[in-house]
Amino acid sequence: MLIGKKPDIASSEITPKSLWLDRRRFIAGAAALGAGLAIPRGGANAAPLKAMKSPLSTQGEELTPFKDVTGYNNFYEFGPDKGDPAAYAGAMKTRPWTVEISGEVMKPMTLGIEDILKLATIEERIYRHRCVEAWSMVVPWNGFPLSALIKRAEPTSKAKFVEFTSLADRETMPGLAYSYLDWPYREGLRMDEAMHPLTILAVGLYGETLLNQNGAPLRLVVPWKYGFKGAKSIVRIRFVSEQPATAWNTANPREYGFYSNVNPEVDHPRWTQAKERRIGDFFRRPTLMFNGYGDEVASLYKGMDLKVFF
Ligand SMILES: Nc1nc2c(c(=O)[nH]1)N[C@H]1C(S)=C(S)[C@@H](COP(=O)(O)O)O[C@H]1N2
Ligand SMILES: [Mo]
Repeated sequence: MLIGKKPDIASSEITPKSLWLDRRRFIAGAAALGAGLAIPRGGANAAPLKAMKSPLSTQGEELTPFKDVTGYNNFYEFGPDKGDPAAYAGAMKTRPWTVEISGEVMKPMTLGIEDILKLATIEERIYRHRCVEAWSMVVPWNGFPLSALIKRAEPTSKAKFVEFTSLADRETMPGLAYSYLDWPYREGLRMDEAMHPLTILAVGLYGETLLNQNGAPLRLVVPWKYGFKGAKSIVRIRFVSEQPATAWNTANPREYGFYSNVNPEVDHPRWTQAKERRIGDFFRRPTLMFNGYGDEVASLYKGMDLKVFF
């Protein structure tokens, strides 16, 4: 029950800051209730989000339950286990939040998350979500095309790639003490991939703002690529002329390429990518080329040897 978990006497003067923040969230939740809105499923730290259904959604596949999408995660900043993000990411502070837009652009800027939410109409995009570890989900994301933000920044002709950088906060992210990745988490896309209409910045899922474990307040989603391309909790988007270094490729270039397109014909050195286990299923199913988005994206890679550019 919501109220039972909250301190009932708390003010900024007499309580530690963490309790005070909790209290503020509780007040926000109570205000939402007063306005006649439903209590978010995610609890007091999620808020309902309006989103228009998009024709670009994947059709006819069963959605992965909310509890799995928000309870079985990869977010190494909070630890290596699938339950670590849900257990520990609550400590991450997602307000205030700004994103630096820099590099090869006419209009470098720093945007607050509130301004980012106003950049474009928020859509619901149901996408297959395929992790490089050969499991998959179907997630109803809420977000908007990355292209909307890119157009606003007016990239120069030198901008050939986009680099995404995640938050790295030692105070709230216990995983940063370990060196399995070179922090901060970084990812990258070629400019045409970044501009593709399927590429979105997600701010919510299941009609609520993202929970921290899913990359609040803003994360990348590129549905034809392995999940690790989808950098979470982004603080910087930089336009560059050369292919940027990425966290996984730097950690292990033999196992994780820059492109990371879902490809059943190119195995990971330690396991097959021909099949995947949809979370909740018992049997594995065949993995689809480009995660099933080939009609939309195969042309981006025409003439490229995808065994070399994996
Ligand atoms: N900053 C950051 N982003 C990240 C990761 C991470 O460890 N840190 N993990 C990636 C991996 S491997 C996957 S599969 C997806 C998982 O997203 P989800 O937990 O919302 O399903 O996030 C990606 N984004
Ligand atoms: Mo992943």
